[in-house]
Amino acid sequence: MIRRIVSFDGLTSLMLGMIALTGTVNADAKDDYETYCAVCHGETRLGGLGPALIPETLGRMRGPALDDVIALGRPATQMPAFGDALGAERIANLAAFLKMPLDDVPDWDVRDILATRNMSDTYVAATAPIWQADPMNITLVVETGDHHVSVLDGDTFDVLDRFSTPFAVHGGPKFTPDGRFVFIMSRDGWVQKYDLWSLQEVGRVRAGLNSRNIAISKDGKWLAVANYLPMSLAILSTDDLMPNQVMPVVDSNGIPSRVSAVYQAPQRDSFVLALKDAAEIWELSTAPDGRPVQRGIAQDHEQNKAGASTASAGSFALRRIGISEPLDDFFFSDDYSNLIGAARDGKRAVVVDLVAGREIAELPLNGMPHLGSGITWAREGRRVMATPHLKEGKLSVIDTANWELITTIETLGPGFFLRSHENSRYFWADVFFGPNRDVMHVIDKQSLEIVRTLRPVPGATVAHVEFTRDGRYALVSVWENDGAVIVYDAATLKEVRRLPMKKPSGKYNVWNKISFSEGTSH
Ligand code: DHE
Repeated sequence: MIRRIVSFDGLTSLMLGMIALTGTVNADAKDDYETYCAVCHGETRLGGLGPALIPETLGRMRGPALDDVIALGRPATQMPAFGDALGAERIANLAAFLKMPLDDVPDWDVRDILATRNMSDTYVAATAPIWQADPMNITLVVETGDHHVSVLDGDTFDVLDRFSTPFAVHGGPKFTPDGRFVFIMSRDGWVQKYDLWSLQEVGRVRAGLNSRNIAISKDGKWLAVANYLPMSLAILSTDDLMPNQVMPVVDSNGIPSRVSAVYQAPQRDSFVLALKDAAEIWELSTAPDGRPVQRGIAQDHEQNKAGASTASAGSFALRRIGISEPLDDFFFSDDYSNLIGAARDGKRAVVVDLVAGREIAELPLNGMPHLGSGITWAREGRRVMATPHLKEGKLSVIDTANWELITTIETLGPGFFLRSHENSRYFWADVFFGPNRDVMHVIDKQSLEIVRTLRPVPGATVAHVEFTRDGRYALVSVWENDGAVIVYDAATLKEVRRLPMKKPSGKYNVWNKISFSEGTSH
């Protein structure tokens, strides 16, 4: 079934902006699309062998300009070069065509998802890991340069496997609570299941057309996929990737909303959803019997069945928390009783008490805080959190008892990620944007002083850190096509290993993730 795109505020202006930029559809460009692109990217531009070519995905991609990709192809992929066949003008028109929003977007309901489900014929489940490493110290490296993941032994840093992923993985992969299986999501909505014991892909399924991130339920049975296109939350069984249901996300006034992100709240046994276009936070109970379990969730839950397309049993009681304006990019307090979200103006953060179901504080945080990358630790008897800012070279340190800003640490430019570990006295902050994107600050958690500024490869972007299970080593990405993961001794800050990688982005240690280490973003 096809549904007309619903347009409103942010989405409308985004689309109007694109139309203004790109003008009307060029008929020749459409023909060229059909001749050269459709066979791999689909008649509808929603993807096939190749990824979806829609502005929602393309606009988020960092890397070479679209014109260059069409002209030169993509190395190490099946994308050929069309420079000779098309010439500069036709390529420019084709690129403009691809930046136009689609007129119609399929509903992408349970049946559509099911039709894409592809379980591997060759997968054999091992009864124990086929390798000798510590299963809790396995670390994954997402290599966005050629769409692979490397599986590292966190003690020896040997690469146990390197497997291909769907195109353009985004957000953190999610592990089952026992750390055995991992789920990886691409911006095109593909979810891949991989068995770390057997070192084999189990299967994959397309849960959305343009997706944001995934979260796994506390019991490890359900995987929630946050979608922009369509505006829905898809819930899959982690066992066999069968779609359980697709919930259209519509606020209490009947207005649909994109889902910015979905998070697991372990202590509340729930999924918490940030909505892009609605002044509501959604909380879905993931309690095994489907009933609301916690004070707060119990107060005003409703069954979500109405309007949800459902394949089989599975009930996730829905609670709506009304807020004064849409918030996203959530950071949760350690006990998951409070969250702090960013307001749209990029100048403020709002704290919401999830138990009481209301806003309790607001704090000025200029320069677009990136709260989702926040981390916490104990300092002077208080639990503090720090967040980077995407538009200003600073880190904000906040007291999570009264939600007041303690101090601001000046950095050499705006950053994306922060990371620490319970056993480390430092936290690490990248500078992702601007002329100093090749530096990484190491900051003392107590004095809040920058103790070292590393510049491992002058001119090359360095970003995102992950620790080994024991916090002894910090792994840093040299975020370039011929990049590397650099292993530092986390105490002496000396380099101990350099592992060549293709544009490594995020790294994820099994133990740090399944134990919700205070030094990682969840
Ligand atoms: Fe991310 C995590 C949203 C741009 C790399 N990013 C997340 C999460 C969200 C988010 C909600 C948490 C998901 C999770 O782990 O479950 N990201 C957004 C945006 O809204 C933003 C600013 C714009 C957009 O493009 O959607 C954005 N992100 C980027 C990038 O440009 C990055 C640097 C490169 C890329 O791959 O697209 C990027 N985001 C990442 C990474 C994580 C992430 C590596 C996981 C971090 C972690 O340690 O868990």
